[in-house]
Order: sequence, then C-alpha cells, then structure tokens
Amino acid sequence: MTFATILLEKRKGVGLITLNRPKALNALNSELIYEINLALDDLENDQTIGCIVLTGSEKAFAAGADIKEMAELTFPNIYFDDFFSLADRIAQRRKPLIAAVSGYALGGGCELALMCDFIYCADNAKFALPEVTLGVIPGIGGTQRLTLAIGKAKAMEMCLTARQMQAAEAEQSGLVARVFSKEELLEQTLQAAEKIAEKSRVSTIMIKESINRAFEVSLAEGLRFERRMFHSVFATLDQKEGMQAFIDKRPAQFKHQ
Ligand code: DAK
Repeated sequence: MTFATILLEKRKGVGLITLNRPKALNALNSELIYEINLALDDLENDQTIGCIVLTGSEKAFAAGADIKEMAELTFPNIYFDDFFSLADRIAQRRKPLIAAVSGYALGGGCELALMCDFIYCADNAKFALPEVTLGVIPGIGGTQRLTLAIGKAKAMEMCLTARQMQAAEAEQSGLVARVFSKEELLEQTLQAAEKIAEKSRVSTIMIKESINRAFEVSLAEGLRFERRMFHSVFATLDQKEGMQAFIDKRPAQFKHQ
C-alpha cells in the first residue's frame, strides 16, 4: 500500500504510521486524515499487528489542521465535510494506539495526539491549541480531551491564551506518559509498542475499553464493566496460557483466543 501523505511500516507486531508532509510541517489536510484511516483500517484487520504507533518528523508531529485548506471554507462546506467523522474514527480504533510526538503538536496536531491512547514525547515537544489566534476554536476534541487529561485550569489557560506547553510540563501535567530525548523517542516508543503487541490481544483491547469507560460512566458503572470484562477473560485460552506459563516458569505464548 502506498500513500501520498503518510508512510506505513510493520515490524514485530507493530504498525508504524509516519505523517509525511514535511514542507507543511505535517499540517493535517483531508487527504492525510483519509490516509491515516486507510492505514488504520489495514492495521486493525491485520492479525499480526497488536499495537500501532503514530509519529511525525523531528520538527513537527503536526502543526495543526491545514490552514491553507481551511481558510476559504464556508459553513455548509465544513458542516457537510466528513473530516469530523474521519477524525472520530481515529479515536474509535480498538487496538492500542501510541503517539510519539517530537517538535510541534499544535491545534489539530495536538488533538490527533490526544486521540491516541497515550503520548510519549521528545524533549523538544511543544503542545498548544492556538485556534483562538485564528478566530476559531478547537474542533476535533481539544476542549474535551485536553481538559480530561490536564484539568480545567491548564486547559482553559492553554485554549484561551494559545501558549505552548513544553515537554517537562506536559509530563508533570499528565498530558504525556513519558519524555525521551529526540534521538531516543521512536525507538523507546516502538519498544513499548512491541511489548504491548506480545500480550494477549484480548487483554490489551479489554484494558483499553475499560480505561476509556472511566471517562464515560459513573464509578459504579465502570467497576461493573471492569468486573464483567474480568469474568470474561476466564473464557479465553490466553488466560489459561498466561497462568500456566507463570507456573511453568516460561514466557507465555498468546494466541489471542
Ligand atoms: N497549515 C498549513 N501550512 C502550515 C501550517 C498549517 N497549520 N503550519 C505550518 N505550515 C507551513 C507554513 O505555511 C510553511 O509553508 P511555506 O510558507 O514554506 O509554503 C511551512 O509549513 C513551514 O512553516 P513556517 O515557515 O511557519 O515554519 P516556522 O519554523 O517558522 O514556524 C510554526 C513553525 C509551527 C510555529 C508555524 O508554522 C505556525 O505557527 N504554524 C501554524 C500553527 C497553527 O496555528 N496551527 C493551526 C491551528 S488551527 C477541523 C478540525 C480541526 C481543526 C480544523 C478543522 N474540522 C473538523 C474541519 C483544527 C484547527 C487547527 O489546528
């Protein structure tokens, strides 16, 4: 499969999508969002893939939605456009998705990273939601997911002032899981992704579903959901294999069954 705006590679159970519009600092145009979804469709359907990494270049994960594409849009254009549903589909994927962010993650670029299950970033990463400077507001989840990630005070401040948050503060605030040097970022992310891909896919997808439930339902409902998920893993071969492997003092060989 070849693409115009992204690169797709597969290795050791991991699918790696690299945003590839270097001249526009990976600004998200419709074609790029469409192609990310095509690549994700392929990776979701590929039984050998257990985890997906989304990354950009050293200078920019993505510098936002493509302002040149957006500038002349009218209300009906944007209302009927499928950019939103394509963006929603990225967040609804079932396999774990990690963002490896180096450089700028601005506007839609920051929102794209927030759609992933967790973010690793390089020490040169800069996160911002600068839509207010363009006379618009975040449109693909920024006001919601950023607030859930870092809380009201910092989300309000970032969205209203457009200031850039650097890597160290992003880690302290809970926006990113870990910070690496820019030289190490991709290798460390791929190593984490490979570890996830080795696990039972039933478990990893259930964990993702259960954690995401915490943002949607009450604690009592979330606990009930988790408990039912826990009960159901005892119907899998992977639970038998995982526990037998511990008893036998050998690595588990999961079949995702
Ligand atoms: N869109 C289009 N082109 C961009 C771009 C962007 N967001 N960001 C950078 N570029 C292009 C520049 O125009 C320039 O192209 P040429 O002039 O060489 O042709 C090239 O990338 C290099 O950029 P600079 O020359 O500006 O590079 P610098 O290192 O000097 O500055 C920068 C880097 C990232 C600080 C600067 O480029 C910048 O401020 N970029 C814009 C950041 C920004 O405001 N991002 C957009 C936020 S608004 C929607 C959903 C979501 C959204 C919209 C719609 N729908 C559901 C429809 C989201 C909106 C946003 O993201």
